[in-house]
Amino acid sequence: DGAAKGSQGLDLSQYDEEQVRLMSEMCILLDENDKAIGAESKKHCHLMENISKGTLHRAFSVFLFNSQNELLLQQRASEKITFPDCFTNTCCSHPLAFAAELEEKDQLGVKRAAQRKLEHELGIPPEQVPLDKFKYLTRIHYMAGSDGTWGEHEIDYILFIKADVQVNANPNEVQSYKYVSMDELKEIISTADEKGIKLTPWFKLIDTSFLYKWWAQIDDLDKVVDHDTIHRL
Ligand code: DMA
Ligand code: MN
Repeated sequence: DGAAKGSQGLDLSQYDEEQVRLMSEMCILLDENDKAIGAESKKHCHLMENISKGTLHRAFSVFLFNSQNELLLQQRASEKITFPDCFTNTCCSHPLAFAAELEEKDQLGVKRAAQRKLEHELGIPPEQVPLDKFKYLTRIHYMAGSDGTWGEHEIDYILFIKADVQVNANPNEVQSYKYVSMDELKEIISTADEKGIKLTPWFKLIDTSFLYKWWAQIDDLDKVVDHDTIHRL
């Protein structure tokens, strides 16, 4: 019966149909040094049962700034299976296991995935976020639970981009969005608990470790680029 089934046989019918469909995307499996070693479904990669055995996959986090140097935040849709309703950076997802998004030269694979998902989640036209405008800063390896069943265990490529864009959010992905200044973000984060605002764990980690330092250097990011280190947070 259901109780005897492992979570691999998890009943997904309680979740949003479109988000369940996306669970069959094929993510890129990694070793601890970010070497691609295979492919597994998004579902497999995000079940704590597999994460606890070491399953690790490739991801990206985009931080998009307008010409006023304000950061675009999004609030995840309630339909999201992992981290619903949480506020987070502009866009996160995974490069998928096909040739164009596996390409490692100039991190083209993750940049293509970022362009694809900025359009899918926020309706941003790809020509407004050309691949060569993405600035790859560094990689962060982290693990975080969502609700006991689901979680994240990723090597996350941090991509900054400065561009004034049109947004047309996909309500199945994003319930709200807003641009914030550095001071406004600090205020949101410091008052989140008392206001009952949920933040994603990776956004909190990046915020406390690197974000403000990088943001302060937004027009001269070469000084903060670190392509050699995989930061273990
Ligand atoms: C996963 O983001 C990637 C990171 C860096 C947490 P996500 O859950 O928003 O992915 P998707 O949009 O593909 O569901
Ligand atoms: Mn993931």
